[in-house]
Amino acid sequence: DAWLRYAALPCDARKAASIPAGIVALNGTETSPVYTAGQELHKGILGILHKDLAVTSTPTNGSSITIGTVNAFTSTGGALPELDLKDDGFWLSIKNDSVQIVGQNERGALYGTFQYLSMLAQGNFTEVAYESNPSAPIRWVNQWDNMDDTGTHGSIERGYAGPSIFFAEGLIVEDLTRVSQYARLMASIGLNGIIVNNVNANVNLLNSTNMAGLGRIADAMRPWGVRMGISLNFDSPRTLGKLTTADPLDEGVIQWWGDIATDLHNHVPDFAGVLVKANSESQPGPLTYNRTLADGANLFARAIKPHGDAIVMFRAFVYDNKINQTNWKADRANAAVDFFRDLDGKFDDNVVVQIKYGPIDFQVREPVSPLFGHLEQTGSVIELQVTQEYLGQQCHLVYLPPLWKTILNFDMKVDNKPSLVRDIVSGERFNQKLAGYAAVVNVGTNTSWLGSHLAMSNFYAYGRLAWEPTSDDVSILEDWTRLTFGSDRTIIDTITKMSMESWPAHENYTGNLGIQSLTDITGPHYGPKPQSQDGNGWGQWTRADATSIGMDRTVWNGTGYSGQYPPEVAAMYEDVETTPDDLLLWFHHVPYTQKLKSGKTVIQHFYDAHYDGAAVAQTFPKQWEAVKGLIDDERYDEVAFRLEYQAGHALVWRDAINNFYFNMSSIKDEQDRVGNH
Ligand code: GCW
Repeated sequence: DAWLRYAALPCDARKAASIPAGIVALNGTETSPVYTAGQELHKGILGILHKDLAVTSTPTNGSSITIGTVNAFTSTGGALPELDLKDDGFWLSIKNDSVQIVGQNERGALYGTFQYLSMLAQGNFTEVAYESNPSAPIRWVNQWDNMDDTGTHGSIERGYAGPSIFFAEGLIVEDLTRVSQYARLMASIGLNGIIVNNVNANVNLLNSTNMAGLGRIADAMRPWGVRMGISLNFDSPRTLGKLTTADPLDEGVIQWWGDIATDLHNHVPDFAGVLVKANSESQPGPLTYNRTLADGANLFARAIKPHGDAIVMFRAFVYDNKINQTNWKADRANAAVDFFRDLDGKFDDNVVVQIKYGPIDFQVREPVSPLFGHLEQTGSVIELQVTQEYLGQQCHLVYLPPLWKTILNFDMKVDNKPSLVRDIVSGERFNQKLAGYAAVVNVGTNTSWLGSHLAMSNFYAYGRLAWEPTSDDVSILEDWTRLTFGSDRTIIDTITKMSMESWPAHENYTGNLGIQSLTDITGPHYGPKPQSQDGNGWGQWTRADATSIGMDRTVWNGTGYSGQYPPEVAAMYEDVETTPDDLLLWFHHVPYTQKLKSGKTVIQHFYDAHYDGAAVAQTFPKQWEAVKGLIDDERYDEVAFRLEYQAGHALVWRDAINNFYFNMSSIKDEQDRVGNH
């Protein structure tokens, strides 16, 4: 149940609570989100307040909680104020004897219901009346689930919580209970779409058995207002369809995808769309046929166009993973803008470009992807990771909203006008209808969903921020904590303090000053391995040698990357003096003895930061002890185990990185902690 436990409030709070006497859900059909909302409200109130309210579908004169769409309210004579609701938005009015939950559509009514339940579960009985709209229309989850033709369970690429809840043995699983529970969690935080299979897509998802299976998945998620889409493999016409080509302009290929789209639509009438990873990391794509990426995206856009409002999410994660480090100007970070800049305006109107938040790959610190400043005629979707691929894989506590907010609040200053990333991905800045958010979540069959209880705050916060990116990261965390562990002040303070310390600490003991996550980048992306960064084709380089470190990404002497930003931002990053310390080595190649704004040298900062970060992680197990006895032993012990592990692993990180750079630079630590021990 994650944060939807509906644990009973303390006895006196329950007794004092006054809520209406019944529930009216203004929709009769059992698969509709409004019907779901009625059932959920019944369940929640039973759990939280021990009150068993009847649910009906027709308005009564008595005191009630009424849920429905604007249309349903007005057609049954309900009085509403003047509302300005967007798709999925809701109006929530709470008074002692009457609660109105009004959605612009059915989904909105369900979201309003979850909001009301969240208040009740936190013991909040305030009278309110307000409307709430999502910041952006696209608020999706991506799962990187494999179908695994031979194994018994679908594995998950970069998933750390067991096998897939969707796939096993190359098929869609029979029992989709867990899938519908997942949709419930998504709905409770305002998420409205999901891509169920890995972007490194298996063509067999499109065979006839699996098409029917996709229909079942969509049926399981629909009552929760979650629409389903899939990742496509560009080569499917060849590998599955036995055509001789997958050329996006070939008539046979166009026809083949058209038939697939019709078939999909027949099984999933409200199909959400397709996600495409093309010409990236050995995946096939249009460039193979000398066609543009836009030709590739439009192929799918046209195939799905006749069937409703499905969209194409075309990933900007296109780069060459065999680049040559001996070339000082080679730079993977340049790839997205190089590939996509000239394609703006060439995509059909049902295509959006899905862009990872930084130009490389979900690192502990990256500048914002400059591509967000280049797509004025194409909707942008920001891709985040809830799954902690580079950030400790859920074995480390890292609360991510502070990182996400740093990105979302960044001002790109396009055309010298305020251009916050959050306003670009809401569609507002460039006036786009389609824009928004996607996060790789990768839940698995583990009963905690992500393998770690505390990691779930990231999933919860992702939905909350996609709905309202200006929300405060601490209050989101406090809501989540109250819903997950209860309202005791010690619990809230403990989890808040550890969580808010966790990203800075992780950055300190893994990779600082913008050098990236110094992990094993050619292997599992786990644990320290600074020596793996350089000397390979992946382009996540540090260019560290005996005297200096960092990527020179300046225009005047480096890879030219800083010039991909709008002029004001470009000027800031071009100059070593105005580049913030936390991105210094991202943009500049400097001696280890270079002085930072803090007055420390780069190398001394490395040593100190690794000691500081590891020292913070050392405090986590002790901090957690404060909640012993205040929460159930099972979750207490599971969290304690992971925090203890993190504390130890932070030491491993500290020493591995510090010794590596000590050996490389031969510069002594001023405090004499590093080397010779
Ligand atoms: O960073 C890489 C990940 C791959 C992933 C890829 C992508 C799904 O390590 O596992 O593949 O990014 O985002 O496509």
